[in-house]
Amino acid sequence: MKTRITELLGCQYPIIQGGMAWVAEHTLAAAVSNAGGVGLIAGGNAPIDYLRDQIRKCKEKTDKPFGVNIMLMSPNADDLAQLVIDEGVKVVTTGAGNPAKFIPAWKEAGVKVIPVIPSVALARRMERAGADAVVAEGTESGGHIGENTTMCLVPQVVDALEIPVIAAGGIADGRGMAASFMLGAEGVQIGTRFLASEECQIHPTFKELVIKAKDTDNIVTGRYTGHPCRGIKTKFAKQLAAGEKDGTLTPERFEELTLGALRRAVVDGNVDSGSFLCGAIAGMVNEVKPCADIVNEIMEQAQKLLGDRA
Ligand code: TUI
Repeated sequence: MKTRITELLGCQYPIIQGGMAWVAEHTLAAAVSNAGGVGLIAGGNAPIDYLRDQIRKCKEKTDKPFGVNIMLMSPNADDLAQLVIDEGVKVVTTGAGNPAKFIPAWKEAGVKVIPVIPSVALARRMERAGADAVVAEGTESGGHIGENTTMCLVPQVVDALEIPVIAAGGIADGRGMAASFMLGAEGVQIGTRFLASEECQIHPTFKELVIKAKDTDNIVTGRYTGHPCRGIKTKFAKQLAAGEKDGTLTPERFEELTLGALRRAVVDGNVDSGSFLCGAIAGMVNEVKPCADIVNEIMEQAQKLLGDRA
């Protein structure tokens, strides 16, 4: 399948893996890139040495293009932004903030820049700042989210911009991909489906929670902190939501309880105090498979549905 995204990124299929903090390390990224998509390593809050090591290991596992996600709320964002240039990474996506100040240096170095945005206003700013494409991420996504849905956000961003748009949020199969293309997207970013991949290194408990999740088993917490996050509706997440609602949990205490909670989920599989961030589509993800199978099945189904449009 050829779109402006496959041409921009030099990949076979316009499928980008989500840059999930703590989750998206080199094994997953290389597997998605080797499957014909574009894998991403998440910078998250990681120190520079960790990310450098991950980039180098990914290069050993794939000769296909892969990228790095820079989480802009990270205290290390400036160093990580320079690291991707120094390591010759080809693609950068950004999340949780406005990357405008980094874009000139990335462009100068030939890095393809794809900010993840939750609104038309930010999408417009990113196009003016020189972004090559944007990921329009609906509130169905896992992790830190905006308010608008994929169905409403994607066509509005497509109408507002000249650069290509990648849809994200609630996409886990070929139907979601085909629907995104009908809205005008030229690529999809997929996170949750890859949580349940063989190459994904998260704790088995996390995979089990994704596989077992029903449509109603996800919840958004932390709206009152300014950083709403979607994840699996565990007992811990329900306690946070209840405390937020009835006022017994101050925003400060909420921040304390959730500090390090993503690590506790991904690394320790701790259901009592971990935050199992994932998208609302988890209810449809029922089986662990190799990334290559996931990508091939999505592409086959999407191409069948899109017919001549693919
Ligand atoms: O970034 C994400 N998803 C994430 S980041 C993350 S780590 C984290 N954990 C707790 C709190 C905050 C971060 C887990 N999941 N997706 C992309 C995304 N970007 N969603 C929303 C945004 C966003 C929000 C505000 C992008 C730009 C923005 O701009 C504000 C501004 O500066 O104008």
